[in-house]
Amino acid sequence: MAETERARLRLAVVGHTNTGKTSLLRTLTRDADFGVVRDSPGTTRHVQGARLLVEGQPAVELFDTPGMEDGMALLDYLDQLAQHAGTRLDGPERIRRFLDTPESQRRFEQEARVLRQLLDCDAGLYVVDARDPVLAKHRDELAILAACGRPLLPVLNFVRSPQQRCAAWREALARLGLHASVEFDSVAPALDGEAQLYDKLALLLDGYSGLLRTLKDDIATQRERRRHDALLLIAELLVDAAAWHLATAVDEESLRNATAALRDKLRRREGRCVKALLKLYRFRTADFPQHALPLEGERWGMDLFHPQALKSVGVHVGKGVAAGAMAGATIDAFTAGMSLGAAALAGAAIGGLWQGADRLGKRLLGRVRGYRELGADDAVLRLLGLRQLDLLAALERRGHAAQEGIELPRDAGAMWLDAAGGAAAAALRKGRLPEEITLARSQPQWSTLSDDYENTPERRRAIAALARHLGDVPS
Ligand SMILES: Nc1nc2c(ncn2[C@@H]2O[C@H](COP(=O)(O)OP(=O)(O)OP(=O)(O)O)[C@@H](O)[C@H]2O)c(=O)[nH]1
Ligand SMILES: [Mg+2]
Repeated sequence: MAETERARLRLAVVGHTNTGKTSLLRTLTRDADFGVVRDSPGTTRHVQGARLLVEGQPAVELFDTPGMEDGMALLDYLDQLAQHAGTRLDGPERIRRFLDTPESQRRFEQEARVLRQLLDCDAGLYVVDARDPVLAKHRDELAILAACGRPLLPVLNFVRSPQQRCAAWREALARLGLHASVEFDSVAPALDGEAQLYDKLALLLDGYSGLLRTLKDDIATQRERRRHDALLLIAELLVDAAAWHLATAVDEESLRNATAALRDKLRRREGRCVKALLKLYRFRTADFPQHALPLEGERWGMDLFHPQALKSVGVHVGKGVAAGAMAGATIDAFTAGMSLGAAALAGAAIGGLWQGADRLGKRLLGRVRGYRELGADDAVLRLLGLRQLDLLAALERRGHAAQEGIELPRDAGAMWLDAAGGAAAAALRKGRLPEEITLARSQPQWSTLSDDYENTPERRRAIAALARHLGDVPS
């Protein structure tokens, strides 16, 4: 379909002013930059469209419209027009007649824009602030919108507010002949919120039910794909962090310097993962203010090595200065992950028989000469994994209309475990680390942070297995 062609299904998003029409569009299109959202009436002044694509083709076009402000006066005016017409007019004829009057360019300019758009669409989504009491102005505005002769689906917004009056709204809507409605909170939509909305719409628009089903399936596929890609990003972070090592002498000052370098590197690496996850879910860095990028030193809340953060994975950092300065790093028992063959090789290297500049040989020679390898300790790896899973849970539940920053729980992993659960995630918190992480510890070349990084098939396999593991949620 060419860019200029009309999408197959056109929907006007209409309703009283300040009810969240622009917000609904942001969430349905996953575009946080769509239009202007503000907590004041009369924010949107013009009609603006956005397309939903299915397989790269425009399938549905949604139009944001200005809010209706003076439905009561307009209904009076329409009644006057009808009296003067001399003949009985049906709803759409009355509306068209109104649109030809000069008043539609003056006093009722905003309302005229809404009605013109609704007449030009296949149906309307009538957005309701479910916290509002049902008033005469709402009934009048609905009577005018209904006169356009287009199916209307009421969308009850702000349903998570304790002040919501969904029951009163449903009753009032039924009295006006609107028996189907859907609850949809654009700031924190239910995971199946879009599916419910398109299902209800399909009931009203029989001719489009196939298209709406395809759209719904496409949204579900995209969601699966995003989660899969997100888990791969998290698994890669963990492999990178577990595999990376730093050679250091073992005196206190060297260890302290090496720990500082390790922390810096891991913080940056975590930052990259955060950025990639936000991008994958089409959120901005500013949506996650807890995580300042670029990192500005040790900020409470998101610093990976803060004693409070480590405490949430069961690590109690000692009081001493040295303990604080070195928490999070560990001298690796490198040989533990070594195979028999490698151990034989090591023997050769130590004996001076090994001439090659083999990576393994060099590392072992370093050990013999009093150098050790510093790596991230288990607690840091657990924290990294749990926090990224928490972030993923938050992103999956966030609407693109949300204005407040994402906040992660101090109790690392709590959000993910609550939302998705899963044995591997629970084990990350307390239990044996997944074997892919243990394996990565003995494979420094698997880390993108190391100079001799190599993206081997084994590395890719370990990342894919770890991602599967992490996403293995109970059904
Ligand atoms: N908590 C919460 N706030 C919402 C929700 N939807 C909208 N808001 C807030 O409500 C206010 C109005 O939202 P808009 O999307 O600008 O409303 P609108 O209907 O487009 O307003 P006009 O263009 O002025 O008619 C903003 O402060 C939004 O952040 C929701 O589902 N939950
Ligand atoms: Mg608006």
